Parts: sequence; structure tokens; C-alpha cells
Amino acid sequence: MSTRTLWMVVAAVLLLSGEWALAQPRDYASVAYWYQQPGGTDFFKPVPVEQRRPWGRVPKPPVVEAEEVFAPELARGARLLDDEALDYEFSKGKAIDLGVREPGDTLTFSGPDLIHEGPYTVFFLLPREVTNPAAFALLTGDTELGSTPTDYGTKDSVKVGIGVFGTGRPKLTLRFTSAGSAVFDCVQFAAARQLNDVVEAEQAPELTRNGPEPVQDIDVMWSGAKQLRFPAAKTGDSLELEATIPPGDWSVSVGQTRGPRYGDHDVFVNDKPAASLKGYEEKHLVHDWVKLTTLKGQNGKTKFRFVCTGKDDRANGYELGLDYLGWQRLVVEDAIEGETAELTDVKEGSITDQELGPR
Ligand SMILES: [Ca+2]
Ligand SMILES: [Ca+2]
Repeated sequence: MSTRTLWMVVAAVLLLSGEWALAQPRDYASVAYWYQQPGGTDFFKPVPVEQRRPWGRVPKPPVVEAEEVFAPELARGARLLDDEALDYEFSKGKAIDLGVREPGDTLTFSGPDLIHEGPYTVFFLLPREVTNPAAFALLTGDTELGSTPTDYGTKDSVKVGIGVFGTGRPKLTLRFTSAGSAVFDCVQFAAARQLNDVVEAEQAPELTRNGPEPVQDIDVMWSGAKQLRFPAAKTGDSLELEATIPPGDWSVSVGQTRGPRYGDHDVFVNDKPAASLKGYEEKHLVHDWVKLTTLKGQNGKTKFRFVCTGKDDRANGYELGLDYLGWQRLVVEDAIEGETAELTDVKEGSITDQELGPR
């Protein structure tokens, strides 16, 4: 910038990258000092209030503002709320009070523009205080994605549903299930867990089965928001899935759900014994990358057979919960780490078939 310009900036500008600031759980201010030569023009134009970054709620895309998607309701008695008198902020400074709703009332709106298809959790953000909020179910088409939790009304952010969406703006419907008020700030979509280098168990072709038909469970805890649950009922029940494993040397694993309902299963990979999975745990949780075996070379279509061997005394079922079949590059630490080690990986001593205990 030359000194001949009408004004000259001799500035010390303290700028924080927007992305970095968003990633931090704190508020930051940016300060800029401007100096100009006498006779210059005051070029400074303040940023309009609604375009300033708020100190409080900063939803990240994909999100839609309730006051925008429900704007047609303003003609039917809905009220726009602002946060001027509050000690916290609404997203974009506004929320909408849709008035009193009765059970059976529905409201339809378009969700945010999704750039990636996949599973998303849908959160509704509310003002901190909503008296007697009306419970509702969230639907897309005829599919119910979920409903407000029992503690709805005690928090300003509620997880209402999970769905698998294509790209673009999904059409969503609220169906109220209790009488009360409906006040919303914004509707936030959050991408659910989706792992790389896996075949989702719920999508893996079934090759053989001896036992009840598997079912799919939906929850954000699972990759792709789903797991395949084999409701095995007794010892000997089995399920065989197929996954295509790319060429390479891999440690092959499963995402295994453990909990009170799950039993014990032996795993055979391409008909060879690979691992024993214990299913019982007090808490219902997914365990990631539970190792089965190693695969080397061209690989390709690989058979995974799970055979029920019984259950823990405390378990109330024999079921098997599979989130995914996955592969990770084989490294030395992996190869000598545990009971999945191959004979060639043992430098000293020998392999025994002794139980190594839970991992
Ligand atoms: Ca808003
Ligand atoms: Ca899954």
C-alpha cells in the first residue's frame, strides 16, 4: 500500500482465525488499531449487529434457524423472540415462539442443506427457559427419526432423532404428542460416527445362518448409526457374514457391542479359528477394533462366522452385537501384542493357548 493512497493504514491488527476461535471453548475478541493521515476519509463501517459473531451460542453448519424455517407461522400467530433482555444469546440473535400446540398437530419444514449423505443426529436448540414445552416426534416422510426425551424442557439442547439422509435439504415433520408450547432457536444436524476402512456389519452380505434373523439397531453410538444384532438364543447358533478386504497386510477387527443382553461367540475367519468374543458387560457400550486375526496378501472376499458358545452367568441373553468389520495396517506392536500373534511373530519362547484374560 503506497503513501499516495488517500489513507494509509499503519496498523497493528490482532486477528484470530475464525476457525481456530470456533474450535476453542472460549470467547475471544479481535482488536484493530487504524491510523490515517490528516484529511483522510473515515472508511470504517461497523458490522451490523446480526452479522457479528455471538459470544454465546455458535451453531456450526449444517444448521437451520427455527425463526427462518418456521417464518410462515408468523402469519398464524407465532412470535419472533430476540435475546436483547437475556444474559445469553440465541443463534443469530433470534428464536421463534410457535404458540400452544395440541397432540396431533404437525409442522413441516426443510432441514439444512447437507453436502454429505450419511447418518446425522438432529438436535433442537431452545431458549433456556420454556414453560411446559410440547413433546413431539420428528419424522421424515413416514419414518419416525425419534422423539423428545422424557427430560425435555430441562435442557436448552435436545437430541430428538437420528436418521440417514441424502444430500440436499431433508423434508422434516414435527408431530406433537402432548399439549404445550413450542419455542425453538435452531435445528442442528451433527454427523454421526462413520469409520473408514470398515464394512458396516449392518450392510455386510449374510452367507449362512443357524438361528434367528438379525435385526438392525439405530443409535449414534454405532458407526453409520446402526449395528447388526444377531439375537442368538442358544449355544451353537451361528451367523456368517462376508466382507471384502483390500489387498495388504492387516489386523482384522470388529466393532463389538457388549452389555447385559450379549453372549459369547467364537469367530472363524475363512473357516479358521480367529478369536473368542465375550459379550457380557454391565454397561451397554461399543468396543472398537476388537482384534480377530491378521490377513495378508490379496485378501478379497472374506468370510466371518460367529458361533455362539454360551454366555456369562450375569448375562440375560446370548446375542451378538456387531457394528462393523474393519482392518488396520499391521504394525509390529500389533503383531506381538496378544493372542492373535502368528507363530512367525514370536521371537523368543513359544505360543500357548492359555487364556490371556479380558482385553
Ligand atoms: Ca435462531
Ligand atoms: Ca455400523
